[in-house]
Amino acid sequence: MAAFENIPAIRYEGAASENPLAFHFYDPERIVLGRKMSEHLPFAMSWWHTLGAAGTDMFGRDTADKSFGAEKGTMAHARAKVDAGFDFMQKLGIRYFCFHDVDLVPEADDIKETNRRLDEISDHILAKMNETGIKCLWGTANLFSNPRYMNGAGSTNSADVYCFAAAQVKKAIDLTVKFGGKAYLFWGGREGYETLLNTDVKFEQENIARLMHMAVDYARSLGFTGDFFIEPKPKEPMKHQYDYDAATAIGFLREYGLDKDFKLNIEANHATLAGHTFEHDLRIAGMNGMLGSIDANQGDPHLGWDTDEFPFDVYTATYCMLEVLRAGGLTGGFNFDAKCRRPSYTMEDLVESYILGMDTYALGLLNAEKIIKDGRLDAFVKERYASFESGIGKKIRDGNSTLVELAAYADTLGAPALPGSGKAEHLEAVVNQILFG
Ligand code: XUL
Ligand code: CO
Repeated sequence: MAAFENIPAIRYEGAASENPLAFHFYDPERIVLGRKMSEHLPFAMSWWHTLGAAGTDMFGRDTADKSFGAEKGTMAHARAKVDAGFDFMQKLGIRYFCFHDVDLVPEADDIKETNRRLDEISDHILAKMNETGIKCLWGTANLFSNPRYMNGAGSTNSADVYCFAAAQVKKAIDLTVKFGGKAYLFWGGREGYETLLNTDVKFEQENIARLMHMAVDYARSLGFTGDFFIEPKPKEPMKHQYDYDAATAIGFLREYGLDKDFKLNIEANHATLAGHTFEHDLRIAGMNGMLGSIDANQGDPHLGWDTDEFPFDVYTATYCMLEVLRAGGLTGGFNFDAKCRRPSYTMEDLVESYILGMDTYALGLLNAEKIIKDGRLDAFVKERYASFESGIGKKIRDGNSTLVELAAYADTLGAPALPGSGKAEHLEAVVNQILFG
């Protein structure tokens, strides 16, 4: 029996419906701020978590059955995953998927054989894409699981491993182009280090940049016009990862002349691992014109690692959607880089998890719309900086002031008045009033 045979097509039934296999807030056709909800929220399925991850953790083996009726490690299994994945996306109305090369086929020892398998499976995937209209959001190469990448890929100390990584990137770009993918992504998996005692940080970063430049040149030579993404993450698996957060990644991209081709893919749980809120990293990316895409998940504040849970926190989704709307939307989409918790091992759990995530983002969008329409938060921020609208403040703002002039002005002030109250609590109360009033 096909894995999702008992799952009906998931439809919007509204908040009052008690049917767990229905959307309660995600109503794809509903118009929000002039666009359909489905246009604001291009959701994507992550191939690795959805069709691969089966609950193995550091202390125990799989709890979920992701064999999809075939023997794992075979091409029959790879094909069964494709069929299950497209069935799953169709039932949920998900229009995009994201993949790593080795999510699609079992990796062989010889890359020529792996690539042959990838050619075979990608023909099958392409046929399914044409049949269903489902598209590829982004592709990437897994440059972190195989032991050869113990010291990273672009950051490795081995030139042979570096070449192997280049070969994987080349093939993953070929696949992304074959699928008409919107973007090609680099998550810096193990691009980082454990100790300075054995590491030349500058050389490693230069080599990562060289790999990225070669990837851009190659993809552009194929006619690929999409974005490249960096997905920042501060640590795990490495102690120090080079793409620590949005600000660090942007600095890196500018330093090495990659900022015209790259944007950022911000993952909620990575931002929180960096000690930021999700919305902080979204703001930094957005205000620099580099908010490309989102890996939609959430961490657990009581656990210090990347738990990749399905997003449930409506406040965070609300602040996220405010940032996305302020940035003018995403060039990418919302990829559920998320997995069910280990004891939620049924296929129904998987479907309900996606419903939870999609409903959470729908609520976030609706709340963000309410906050924007209400206008009080925007008005408060504008007023907070009003002293820069006229007089000496305006001169500063226009870049027409000197330090000598400002010091002379300060001499006339005596003790300057305190800045106005930040009113954080008042604003939090306003948010609650808008959301629940
Ligand atoms: C790992 C992670 C990856 C990337 C793609 O933390 O987020 O799954 O999204 O390599
Ligand atoms: Co991710």
